[in-house]
Amino acid sequence: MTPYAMPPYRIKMVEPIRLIPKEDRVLRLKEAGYNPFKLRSEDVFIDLLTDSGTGAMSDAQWGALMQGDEAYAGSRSFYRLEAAVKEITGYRYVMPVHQGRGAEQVVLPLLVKHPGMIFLSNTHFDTTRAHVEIAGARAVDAPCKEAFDIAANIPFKGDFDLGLLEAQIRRVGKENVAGIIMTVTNNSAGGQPVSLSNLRAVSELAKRYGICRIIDGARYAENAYFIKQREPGYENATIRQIAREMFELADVFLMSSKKDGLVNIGGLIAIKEDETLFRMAQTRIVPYEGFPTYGGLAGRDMEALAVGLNEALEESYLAYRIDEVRYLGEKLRALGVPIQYPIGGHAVFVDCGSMCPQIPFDQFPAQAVCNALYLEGGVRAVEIGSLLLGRDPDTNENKKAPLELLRLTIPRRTYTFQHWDYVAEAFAKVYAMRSRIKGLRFDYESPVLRHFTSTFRPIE
Ligand code: P61
Repeated sequence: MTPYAMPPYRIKMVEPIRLIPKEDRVLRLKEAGYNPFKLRSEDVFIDLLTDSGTGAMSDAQWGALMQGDEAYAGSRSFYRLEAAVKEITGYRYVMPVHQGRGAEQVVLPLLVKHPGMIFLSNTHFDTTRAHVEIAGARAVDAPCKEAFDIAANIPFKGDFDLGLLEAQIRRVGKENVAGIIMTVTNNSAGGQPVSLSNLRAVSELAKRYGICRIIDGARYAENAYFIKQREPGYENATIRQIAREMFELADVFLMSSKKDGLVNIGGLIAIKEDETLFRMAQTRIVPYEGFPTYGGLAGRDMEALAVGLNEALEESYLAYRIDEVRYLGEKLRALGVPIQYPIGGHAVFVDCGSMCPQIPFDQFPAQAVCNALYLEGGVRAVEIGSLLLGRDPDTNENKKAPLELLRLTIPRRTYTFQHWDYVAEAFAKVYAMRSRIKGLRFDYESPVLRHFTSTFRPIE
């Protein structure tokens, strides 16, 4: 028997992909300014840029699309989605938004009451950090000590450092903490899960200080699956029960539904019981996202999301999903490639800082390895390191990320194990030439979320 779970589905529809010749890849990458975000997807063979909106929908979701009610106000599809979210979270108020950052732009500024406030998180993802800063606050991370030690083999590397969290609250004073954001799973630390016991401790601490508790739950179902696998006492709980327990520990749920909603576009705001916050969010949603019963989505998008949210909680789906990521990770590990370990929920993260010590952090080693991987095999990965982290908003200096990670992100229900064999072979070739990979410098540096649109030149 294979040590990996079987896919609990078969393929009904396919989308052709092709590998363009090596000399074309050299040209396309140069035209893209050595930034894989600027490649055309038809020039990419296996696209591991992100798991966001890139998964395959099920036949049930495609069927649901046809039932979309496109009414501007009071859409039937909204009420279906609302019922699904209420059932999963137990929260009273639900608002759709166009994607995760839509939820962030609506809710986060409402929590910033005066200048000088901070948000605390196990790790803010980059769009979250950007919206915190746009709202005039600062984002402070309090991840556990092992989060960025790739060799530390502990089950919940996404946890908060509780001592550090409380120290930060005391340092600035509780009246200056706008909220505590629990990112599950912790994307920037390698898709690492957060334990229920840690979430509970964070929640109690926040309650004690009267601070708003927010779940950034783009991958909450994957987090719940890890809890079932790894946290004593939850072996026999269902994924739904675990998810419900997670939601009980927060006041607000923000979600990019392009991940564990199994849809190509969509996001959610859910509020447990704070009617005032709900009213204020509703007021902001109208100018930024749309009328509150569609929030930037089509009726059909809401139908697909209502179905996808439930499919993502199925244990057989999650078992295969997590094993697929593990399969690729174990292959790279067997080659000696330094990866974040244990392997996370949505991606394999390679430590390019230790792989290419000849490249300084501000010449972006992980971006350089991404480029080498594209040239080698037409595989598109993404940098999660100092390029993504950007500049300090106060000093304008390049910030140094704790790790220079390259992320091989696995879209849901999309590729096969043969594709992973191919990716591992391509990576092996890049790994063999790692000492010859050169750093990058900016040709153009974009002022906000710079990794998306900046262009580079390799340093000779
Ligand atoms: C990703 F290169 N993540 O991981 P939106 N919270 C969390 C996320 O992971 C997240 C959002 C909020 C992406 C997409 C992405 O620079 C990048 O629906 C934990 O993307 O607005 C998104 O959700 C925001 C990729 C985002 C990037 C920003 O690939």
